[in-house]
Amino acid sequence: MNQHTRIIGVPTDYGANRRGVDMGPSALRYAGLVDELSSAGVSTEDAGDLAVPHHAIHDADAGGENAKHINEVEEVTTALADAVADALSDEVTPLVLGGDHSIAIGSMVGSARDADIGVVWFDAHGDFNTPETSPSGNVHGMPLAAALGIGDFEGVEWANAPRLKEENVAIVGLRDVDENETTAIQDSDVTAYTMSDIDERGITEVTQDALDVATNGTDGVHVSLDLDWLDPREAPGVGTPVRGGVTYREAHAAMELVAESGAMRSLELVEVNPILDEHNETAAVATELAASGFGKRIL
Ligand code: EXY
Ligand code: MN
Ligand code: MN
Ligand code: MN
Repeated sequence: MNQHTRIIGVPTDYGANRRGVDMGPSALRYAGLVDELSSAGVSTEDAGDLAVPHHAIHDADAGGENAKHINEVEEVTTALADAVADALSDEVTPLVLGGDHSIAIGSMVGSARDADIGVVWFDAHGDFNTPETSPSGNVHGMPLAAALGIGDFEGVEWANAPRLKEENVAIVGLRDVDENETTAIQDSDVTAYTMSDIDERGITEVTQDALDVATNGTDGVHVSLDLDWLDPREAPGVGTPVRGGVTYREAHAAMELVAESGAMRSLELVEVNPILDEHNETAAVATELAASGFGKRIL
């Protein structure tokens, strides 16, 4: 064993439009996460789940705010930022289990507390909305804009990742981006690769470019893996599936490059929703991808 990781579960669905993604951490553990990591030569400690404020089962429309449940998102992500920063100061790699993608705010804030970081964002979506531009009000469509302090998020201390620059952020796999979001991404210094880029150039070249963006002048990279990055045929258990995603093999190839870069500082697996899944398949795929990201090889 030459690597050590600390699992931090974040059982929340406050940022999402579909319930059930709060059961993601259980589904990932049940799918054999610890054994998968062990086969990659990674030892784990499980810090359990963060406390998430209790709510009765709520409908998707929490009063129609522009950023639904933002107070709960702040509470959860603030605790997560501390947990991620603590793991890094203990010299273990945080492995964050969502939960919906709003939790990435906490992962990035925590990872960027004591280091200059880059981010590789594997996702069908841009997650670049702000409360002003969001068509849904769901905060899982906003975490990149939040961490980068864009629009309404400018100067919002709990949400801004202190040592993350736009030019060190790469989004990989885009195929569902809102109109205002497209403009915001184009106006930023973030680098975005669509599925068409992957069609044309192949997953290896695109992922390598994304890693170059994220490692350029930084101390390490936060890898955010939204399972809706994959095609829904291979990862059906997600709340916002979009067809035309990467294949199982492409996803592994990308995560193997992440491992080869040696730059991964923190990893999160998000948007696994066991209620929508088929026999916990999406959770299983997520655990296998995590193992590849930590360097698992066949030979
Ligand atoms: N762009 C849409 C919105 O902001 O509501 C959908 C966002 C889905 C976000 C998913 C998890 O990556
Ligand atoms: Mn609620
Ligand atoms: Mn996402
Ligand atoms: Mn997504």
